[in-house]
Amino acid sequence: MSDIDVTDQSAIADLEQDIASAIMRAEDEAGLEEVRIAALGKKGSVSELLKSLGAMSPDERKVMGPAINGLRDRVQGLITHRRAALKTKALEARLATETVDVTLPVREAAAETGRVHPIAQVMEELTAIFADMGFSVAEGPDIEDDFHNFTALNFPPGHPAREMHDTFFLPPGSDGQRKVLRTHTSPVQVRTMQTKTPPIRVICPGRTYRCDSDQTHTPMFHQVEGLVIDKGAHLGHLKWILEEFCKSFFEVEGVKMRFRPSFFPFTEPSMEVDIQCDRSRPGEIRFGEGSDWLEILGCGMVHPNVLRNCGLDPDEYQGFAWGMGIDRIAMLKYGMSDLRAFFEADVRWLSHYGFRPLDFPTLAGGLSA
Ligand code: 2NL
Repeated sequence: MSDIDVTDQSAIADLEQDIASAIMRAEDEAGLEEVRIAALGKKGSVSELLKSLGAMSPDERKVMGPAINGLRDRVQGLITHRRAALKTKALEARLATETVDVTLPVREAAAETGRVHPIAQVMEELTAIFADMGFSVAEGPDIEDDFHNFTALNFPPGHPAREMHDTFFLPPGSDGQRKVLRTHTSPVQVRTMQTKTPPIRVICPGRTYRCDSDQTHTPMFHQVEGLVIDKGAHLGHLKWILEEFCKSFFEVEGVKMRFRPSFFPFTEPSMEVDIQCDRSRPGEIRFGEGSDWLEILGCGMVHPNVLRNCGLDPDEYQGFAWGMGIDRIAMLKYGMSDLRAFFEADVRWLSHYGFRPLDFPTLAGGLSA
């Protein structure tokens, strides 16, 4: 710019000529942008001229002001025009080269390629079976307080399950209380007893946490528990419910069950339940036949202390409860051998073991059709 005499109108005309030809030479929008910056950018040739107006005498400015402003407006107009032309040119080039092959097969819809995780599938199956028997589903928080996870369930102070070994504790809150990641889904049943009036028939499926990790344990796992509270609920009802469940879930006509005495703080009496199976073929388990036994759940009559802790009068109400591991029964039903693969989020594993999303499990249509 220094060689332009700002009071010389012909110098301005020359500059306009230069810029106009640079605009016309720009072959794409990026090139045009460079020209724009060189002319109208902060340090551009036209901008410098505009700045020089400030140092002029009023007489000079009267002539040069309109000349330079006019230059800026014309340059801006040329650029806008050229940009539109370049855009059209680029679009025409794309249309000329890009083609759509309408004979290609359509891509599969997400609902066709996506898969439902076996745990989610088994939860749906369980829910369908128990819903058919009149149970509703209850859910609760994964982070629990000591009362709902332990105290209400008749865990004596100093019970080993409360200790660091099994339970994930959160840092103490402002009240000094340490919350826990629930170690079972029983706190959901506690909350149900606290808020609902019997008769109660609920199942509580969900995530549970224990500080344990090996071939058969993951720190996060899944449980489903069931609870029935009524004036006359007894072990005969429990046995029928569990037998119907096993037949439906494992899709067999009949299955022998074995109830062995056991201990849980929250039930009395307590039992562990085995189901009949055949493990004589390597790598395969068949339920409802053979002479082998497999433990699948724990159960019992709800302890009177638990009823009392949840606000129910044990002289008026009684009930039974059970609990089982979802991951384990999913492995048994669908033949997965390694529990850890469940939570590694490997799409190859999921596409092999997963379920088609629109195949809802129903009792009429076949649970795992
Ligand atoms: C097991 C055993 C069980 C329960 C869970 C329960 C819940 C309430 C009251 C009484 Cl609120 N009982 N739940 C009862 C017996 C056994 O689970 O081995 N689970 C994997």
